[in-house]
Amino acid sequence: MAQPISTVTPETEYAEIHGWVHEIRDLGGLSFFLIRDRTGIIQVTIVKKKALEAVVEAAKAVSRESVVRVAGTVKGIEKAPGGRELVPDTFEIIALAAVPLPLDVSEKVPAELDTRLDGRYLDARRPRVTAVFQVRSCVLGVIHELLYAEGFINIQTPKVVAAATEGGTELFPIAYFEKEAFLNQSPQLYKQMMMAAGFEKVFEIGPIFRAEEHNTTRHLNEATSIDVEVSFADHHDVMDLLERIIVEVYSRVADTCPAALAQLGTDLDVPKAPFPRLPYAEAIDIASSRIEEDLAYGDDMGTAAERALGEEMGEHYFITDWPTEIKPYYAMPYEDDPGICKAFDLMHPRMELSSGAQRVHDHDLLVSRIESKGLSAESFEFYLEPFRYGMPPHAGWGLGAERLVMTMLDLPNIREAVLFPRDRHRLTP
Ligand code: AMO
Repeated sequence: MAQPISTVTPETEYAEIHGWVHEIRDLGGLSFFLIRDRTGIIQVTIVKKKALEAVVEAAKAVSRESVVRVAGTVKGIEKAPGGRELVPDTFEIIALAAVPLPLDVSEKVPAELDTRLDGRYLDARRPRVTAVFQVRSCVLGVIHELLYAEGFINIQTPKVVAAATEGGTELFPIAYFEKEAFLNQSPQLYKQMMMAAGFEKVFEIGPIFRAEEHNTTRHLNEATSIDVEVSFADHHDVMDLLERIIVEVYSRVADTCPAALAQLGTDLDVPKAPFPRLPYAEAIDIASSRIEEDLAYGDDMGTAAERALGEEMGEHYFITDWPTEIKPYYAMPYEDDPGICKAFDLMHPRMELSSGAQRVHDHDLLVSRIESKGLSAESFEFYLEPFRYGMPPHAGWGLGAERLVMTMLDLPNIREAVLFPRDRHRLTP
């Protein structure tokens, strides 16, 4: 049975491995191969005079990135990766790779992100890229575990919908028989409806679709959102939950993915709770004193403002108490000061990670909030009806999975955190 390469040690006597040919160095009488699987790399050394003829022939014919099966004796040798090498009595080519390769997997020849994404299957063979997706997998696994442990129900809501969730601008229309339909921007309306259904604590980790026109390093047209909704909770309760999750995810990734983090050269700094909670009015004051652009109370935070605030804060923080005017209709206005609402954003110094709020749970108030945004309450009837038959108070948030991974690993571009990103110019692979 073949064994994972990382489990072959200098003490192993005999090993059989499967993997890809990472590098070939032919010195005439002596040739070295680096063979890679997802766990590591091992050197295979062939002394032509001493090796079996079949081994020498296969080694001569093989190209980089071919899939091979190699078996032989293991010797401790200091200079080789992992302090050992394999001297083969079997060297079998399982799948010969064509030459030239579209991309250099060994990273000796750097490639542009676009070229890498075009050949993602090859790019993802790079240990550093594999490591990003190991961390992403760990992040999502930990979040599942934490939410299950807190009694959440994992739900799946439709991605083909009839109405806009967040207002009408960022929707992708789709052909759906004779009806008008869209790809869903957010599970917002559905997770709220499950509060009316009495589920009390739900989460969903799934795709959201945003027809963002601009091409930035932190926007995707298809992203993964980690959404939660909790009944009998207010904005403070769900900010506490979000903060707990962020801290726990960092610390569990640090504990469970040391090899992937080492591969990426990342030393995870686990954020410290509680995160500062900065009212919007103060955030605007700080940002406007630090940037050249005009920024006034009531403006949305632009990229420059977020960056300036991030430099000032230097750690994860919340922006709270937003003007009701600039947050979605479902955010609950303060009863004693309805010009501001119980909405919040969770910020990383580089960008926004999450938005959430305590929601409006009163039917008539919700209708008036929808209409005040210039939207038609009629098109939200399926959403509004549950508010007439016993809707508990509730709160929740949506957290961008790619932004979480990107900021955690300090990746320069959000596309690095998605296997097959969708942006304005990219629909394949
Ligand atoms: P919002 O629109 O702020 O809120 O989205 C929540 C989080 O999702 C991520 N995100 C994106 N990531 C990459 N590319 C995009 N185009 C993109 N759009 C959003 C961000 C963002 O902070 N319904 C509310 C959530 C709620 O109140 O529960 C919502 O969707 O990290």
